[in-house]
Amino acid sequence: MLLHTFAITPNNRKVVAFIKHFDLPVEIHQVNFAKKETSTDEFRALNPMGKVPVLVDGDFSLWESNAILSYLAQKLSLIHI
Ligand SMILES: N[C@@H](CCC(=O)N[C@@H](CS)C(=O)NCC(=O)O)C(=O)O
Repeated sequence: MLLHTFAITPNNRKVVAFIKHFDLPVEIHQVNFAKKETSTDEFRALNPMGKVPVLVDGDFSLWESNAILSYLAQKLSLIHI
C-alpha cells in the first residue's frame, strides 16, 4: 500500500501515526504542494478532490482520513463494519 500525505496537518498525521503504531506495510509519500503535485491528472485520478491523505491499495484508492483509518482498522481486524 502507498499513502500520499503531507506531514504537518492533523488529518494526515493521524493516519501516519496509525500506520507506524501498527507497523503496517505502507509506503509513505510526502506530496509537494509547491510543485502542485496534487493538481496533476495522475493524482486527481486517485482523489478528484485533490487533497491528502490518499491511500492506494492495488488499484483501489481511498481518501478522507477517517475512511482510511477505518479501512486500515478493518484490514487489521480491529473493527468489523
Ligand atoms: N476531510 C479531509 C480533509 C482533507 C484535507 O483538507 N487535506 C488538506 C491537508 S490537511 C489538503 O490536502 N489540502 C490541500 C488542498 O486543499 O489543496 C480528511 O480528513 O482527509
